[in-house]
Amino acid sequence: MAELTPAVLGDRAERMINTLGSVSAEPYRLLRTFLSPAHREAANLVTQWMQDAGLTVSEDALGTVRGSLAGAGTRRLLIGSHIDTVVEAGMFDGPFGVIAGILALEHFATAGRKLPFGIDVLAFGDEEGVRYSATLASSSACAGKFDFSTLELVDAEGVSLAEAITLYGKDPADIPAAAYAAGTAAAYVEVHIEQGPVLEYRNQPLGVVNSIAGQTYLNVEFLGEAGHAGTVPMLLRRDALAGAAEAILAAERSARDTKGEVVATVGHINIPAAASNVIAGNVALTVDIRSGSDAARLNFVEGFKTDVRAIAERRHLGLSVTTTRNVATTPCDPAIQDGFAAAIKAVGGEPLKLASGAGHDGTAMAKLCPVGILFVRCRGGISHNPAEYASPADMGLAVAALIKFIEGFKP
Ligand code: HGY
Ligand code: MN
Ligand code: MN
Repeated sequence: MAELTPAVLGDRAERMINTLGSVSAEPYRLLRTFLSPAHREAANLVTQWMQDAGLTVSEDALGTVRGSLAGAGTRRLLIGSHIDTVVEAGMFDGPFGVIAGILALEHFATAGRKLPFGIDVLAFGDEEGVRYSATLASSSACAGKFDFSTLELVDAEGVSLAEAITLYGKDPADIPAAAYAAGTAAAYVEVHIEQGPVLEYRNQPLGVVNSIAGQTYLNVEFLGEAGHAGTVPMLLRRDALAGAAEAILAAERSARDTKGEVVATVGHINIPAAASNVIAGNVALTVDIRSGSDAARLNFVEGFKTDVRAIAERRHLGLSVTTTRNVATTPCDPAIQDGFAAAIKAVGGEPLKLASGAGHDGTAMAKLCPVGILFVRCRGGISHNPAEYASPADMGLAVAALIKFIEGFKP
């Protein structure tokens, strides 16, 4: 077997990324949503890879594929990431973390080395939250914190999460069995592309995450009066879409005014009765608000709610604002950060520390055990975009650093 140098590891990772990246619900863009046929196909592929790497493979009621390497003692190191994607996704966000875990465990399995702890590599299927409004369902189940009320959530076709689990061949009654017993998980670590420009700007292939940004998701609905685009005088309109447009710009302007402390994004707008010759009577938009400071985020949310109330009042629009997600900033464990810093140095890098603006399964797993993330440089910081790319050289260094981290890990 070829020595697992970073170059060899990187080439293997690239081939696996491309293979998994071809598993999609649609022919011309990458889309893999939770408990979909594409998720099933991806889970089958990952299962095969884990078996080929010499791991014992299992799957829980939410479709998380778990590849286990036996070790001494009862404690386990968990390594994971997600195999679901956003719409028109890149191939690296999520999958590289699973592939890095498999390649690292293969190194120990083929060496026949019995570590003083077991290791599981976990392929989660619900990090992006594209199909259901809740997210991190699969990692929450592993952490023993699954929110059973989300079973009633329905997707765009009206299929509830409970039905989707059953259609996937699982039983919602088995969800509790997915949880790790208290005290079993020594730590959860993830290897993930940075999805931002810092490592590339600092010319570093790898970095250590110190915290995962907190998130607030709002659903903002404006209620106006549908009308004929040709006959209603401008001054008599109650145009919900014009109100929504003001709200979108208010979010952007207020976030810019925080000088980087808070970011706000309206990525989805829904106009149920959209037509080019109709004044929109009903418009709903999602607002994604994030910050490394919980106080700054919550303060921003209150200010934005004041802004949209003023817009609605001035335009005589009805308004409803509901919070669909509120997640505090997740600190990464200092000992894990030190472990990754030592591993980066061991592979010739400079251990840069940086915050993650992106969310990760680590936020859910932090309810179970200490968590940490190793970042990998990605070209132009581009992500959630088919142009997403990490080089084989950087991916190989990341796997080599993960192996070093495992060798130095104390459960
Ligand atoms: O939105 C996020 O940060 C993650 O990609 N789900
Ligand atoms: Mn993502
Ligand atoms: Mn991700």
